[in-house]
Amino acid sequence: MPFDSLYPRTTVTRRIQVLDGTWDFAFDREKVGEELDWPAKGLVDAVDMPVPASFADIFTDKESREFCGDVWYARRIFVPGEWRDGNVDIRFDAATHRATVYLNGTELAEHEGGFTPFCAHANDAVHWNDWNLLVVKVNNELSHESLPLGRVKELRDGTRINQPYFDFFNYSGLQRNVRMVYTPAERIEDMTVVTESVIDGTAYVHYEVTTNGSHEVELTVADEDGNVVAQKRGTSGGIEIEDAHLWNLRAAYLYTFTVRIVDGDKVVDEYYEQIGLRTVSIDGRDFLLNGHPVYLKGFGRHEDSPIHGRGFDPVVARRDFELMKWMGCNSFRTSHYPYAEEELQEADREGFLVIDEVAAVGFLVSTQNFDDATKTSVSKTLFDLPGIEKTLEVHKQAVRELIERDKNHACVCAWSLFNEPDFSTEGSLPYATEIFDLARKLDPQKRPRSYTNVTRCRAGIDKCTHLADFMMLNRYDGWYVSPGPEIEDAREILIEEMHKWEKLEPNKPFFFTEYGCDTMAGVHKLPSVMWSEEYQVEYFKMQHEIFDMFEWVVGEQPWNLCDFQTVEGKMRVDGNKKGAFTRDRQPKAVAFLLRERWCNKADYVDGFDPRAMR
Ligand code: CKU
Repeated sequence: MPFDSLYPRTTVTRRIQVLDGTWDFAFDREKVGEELDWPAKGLVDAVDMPVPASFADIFTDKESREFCGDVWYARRIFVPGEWRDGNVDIRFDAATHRATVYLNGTELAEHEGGFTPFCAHANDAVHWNDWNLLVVKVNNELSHESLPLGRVKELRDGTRINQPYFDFFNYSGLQRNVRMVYTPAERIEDMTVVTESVIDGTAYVHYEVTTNGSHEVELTVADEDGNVVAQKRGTSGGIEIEDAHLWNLRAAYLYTFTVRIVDGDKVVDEYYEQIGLRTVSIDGRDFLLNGHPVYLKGFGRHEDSPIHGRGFDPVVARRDFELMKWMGCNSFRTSHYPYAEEELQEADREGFLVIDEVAAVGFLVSTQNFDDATKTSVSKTLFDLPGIEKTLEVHKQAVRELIERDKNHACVCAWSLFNEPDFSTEGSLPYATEIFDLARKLDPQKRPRSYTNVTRCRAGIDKCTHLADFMMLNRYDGWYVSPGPEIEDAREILIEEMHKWEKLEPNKPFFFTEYGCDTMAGVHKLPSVMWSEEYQVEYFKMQHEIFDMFEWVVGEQPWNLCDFQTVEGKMRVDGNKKGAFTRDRQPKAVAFLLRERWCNKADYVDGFDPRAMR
């Protein structure tokens, strides 16, 4: 639904009421919510719950933290009477992993997928100029039909727990902002902007606007000083911006594209977006931004912090950007799910390139998949299992919602359509082909597409590399493979593999999108041992020496910016410790190594320096 994807904004015609704050919350352990009519009557034995937040780390008992099933949220909202003439939508930026929304007992919407927004259209159930009961049922169960994938295990006493096939805690709930949005009856439903080319300083831009009415549409483009640089009438067309300020790496420039539905002098509806003019493309071994080859420096990250869990926290998000800037980063990957829209807006402003990942993680039937990922492949993969066509439908919808939401962001330079799928059997090919084709069809900017290749599908084993426009490698040689005293073997293993890739994919740029080793901050050892800060530094030096041997490696994004929470396990000490920073965002020794390397490594391979031109 295009309108659901439009980021909510207040304009001359639009209004927003923020619904963040304290909601009623209840676990539905006995599954009685519907029977007891919680949608109409409100929750029984509710406790307070902040929104946005993950619920798991708020409580002090394990049952609550590990809860698997339905949780309910409720609050009263006042809907102004003057909004009666237009649309009232309740916009959830994310409800993890699926939700049903009720207003005054009437079901308004259902949504699958925990990391993309949706709207519940409220008009038919509203009590105007009065208080209304808003109730949301959120379910967090994992299955082969959920993204990310996993399963539910029943313990002997009947308790059900989630078993993720992925290495991050299954945080859930209303983890992002919730807003009530008023829009006029006739409204802008979608807008799309594509920079088609830049020739001699002039940007050739195509725009398209969808409305639900028939009145005229006009577009105004203003530069950062508010000067109008282009104006156009019509729901679609081309515009030319002379002497365009292009959006460059770490040198962003954002124009404001304002769209209006007009009826004579009257503005029927108004919406705007901040647009960076730029092109992304691939030419042979180069990944190009505005025609210049870039070198990506950055991280695989997580939306994760103490107590908030995956709850969107603008303070943590800001800190993460400051850490990345301090390190000389120019990019990140939204491992392993679409991040909050505010993160992409900041990347637009900061001039960071983002590899935007759909929540397609866990395509390996394993609850220790970070370990099993390195083991030799089996004859049947998840893609060969019956029922996979249902996963495919969910996956397609997730790709649709991701691209609809993020298509206009200058920062989004590529789509990551899977994280570490087991593509070792031919059975994966039809599935992967459908996903790749769909992304190409839906993306108006036709951005490069890829997936992260897993160790078990090393060069020659993976059956789908030809689908990717560029390659992303996740490698742990020196950690999961040949670790500690065997690190020199690890070096050889990786170099040998790189020589194979050189022949197999001679015409694609490569990024390392994961490499890293678990490190306990404060553990020091001479000589180094695994888990010490010294070992992490040695491992990174070894990796970088290898990257520097191959000039077609044009990006490095270690795993991970910060330590983060995972399920409990024999290989996890209160979470994954591969961060360059601790979970509370303080540096380990390796952060200084990376800062030294990246601050001395240019953003552009050809020496182009847009910052010097300012
Ligand atoms: C990371 C299959 C494992 C790949 N990769 C995924 C990421 O989510 C994990 O956290 C490995 C790790 O640290 O093991």
